[in-house]
Amino acid sequence: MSDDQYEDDLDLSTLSDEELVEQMHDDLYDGMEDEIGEGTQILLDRGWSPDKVLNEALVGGMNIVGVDFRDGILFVPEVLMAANAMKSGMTILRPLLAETGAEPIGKAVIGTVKGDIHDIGKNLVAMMWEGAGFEVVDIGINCPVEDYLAALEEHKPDILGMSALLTTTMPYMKVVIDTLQEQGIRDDYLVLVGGAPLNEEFGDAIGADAYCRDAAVAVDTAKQMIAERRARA
Ligand code: B1M
Repeated sequence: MSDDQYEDDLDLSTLSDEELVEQMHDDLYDGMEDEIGEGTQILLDRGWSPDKVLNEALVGGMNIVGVDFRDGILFVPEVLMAANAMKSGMTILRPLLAETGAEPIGKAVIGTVKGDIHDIGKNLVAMMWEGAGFEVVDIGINCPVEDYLAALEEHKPDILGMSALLTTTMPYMKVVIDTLQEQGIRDDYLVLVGGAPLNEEFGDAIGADAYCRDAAVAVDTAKQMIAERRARA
């Protein structure tokens, strides 16, 4: 029997909880949207709490994807497929999590800066953050400082994420950070920046809290900085 046939024939409902979670990690890795939705529903039907399904089946699987992406074993298309598969589980869990009041591990606003319409990397970061248990508000592309300020005011996130892919648009990140400074709200947020033409030196120079090389680093950095901030508080 071919692997494809095996996958087609595999009845997820016959697996034990442990086997099913392991299978879901594999299915996430392979970007199998329908199977992730089905597995999520099966675990819920078996009485798993939404946050247990989120953490053990989905976030656990995305952690494996994140590590292999960081290590150059998986590439962008595979990660986007995994992130999409994760979304099919999240679609089922999101309303339930809201109902049970399970706390996200943090909240982030993210957008691509004014003048820049590249959004693939930003979307990947948003999805990976979501996969790691953050609540993410994506304000889109070509965002002027006013849009960032309005989103910060409305959503009161822990993190502000900015993306830029052009050498001509990356300086706009400083405009946003300087405006936060002028308004006396800079230290209310962790400001994380990323995008292909940036580097750590640039992040330091504009006064960001951290430059994130890729989506996996963005997840690790966000988790670590939030934990440190909460420990200090
Ligand atoms: Co454009 N483009 N593009 N482009 N484009 C680049 C960036 C370019 C390097 C291509 C080149 O010339 N070699 C070049 C920039 C040169 C420069 O400034 N140094 C360029 C140019 C010049 C342009 C136009 C000006 C072309 C023109 O019209 N003459 C134009 C500008 C439009 C505008 O924005 N105003 C333009 C347009 C486009 C398309 C619309 C055709 C398309 C974008 C489609 C879209 O995004 N929906 C496009 C694309 C696809 C690219 C390339 C080929 C690929 C970018 C990409 O998606 N990479 C790019 C060349 C390249 O990078 N190889 C190029 C995959 C993505 C997953 O990686 O975005 O780096 P990346 O994101 C990574 C990390 O950087 C990081 O994590 C992500 C995941 O690991 N990261 C963050 C990103 N944002 C983060 C935010 C964070 C944290 C981490 O916040 C906390």
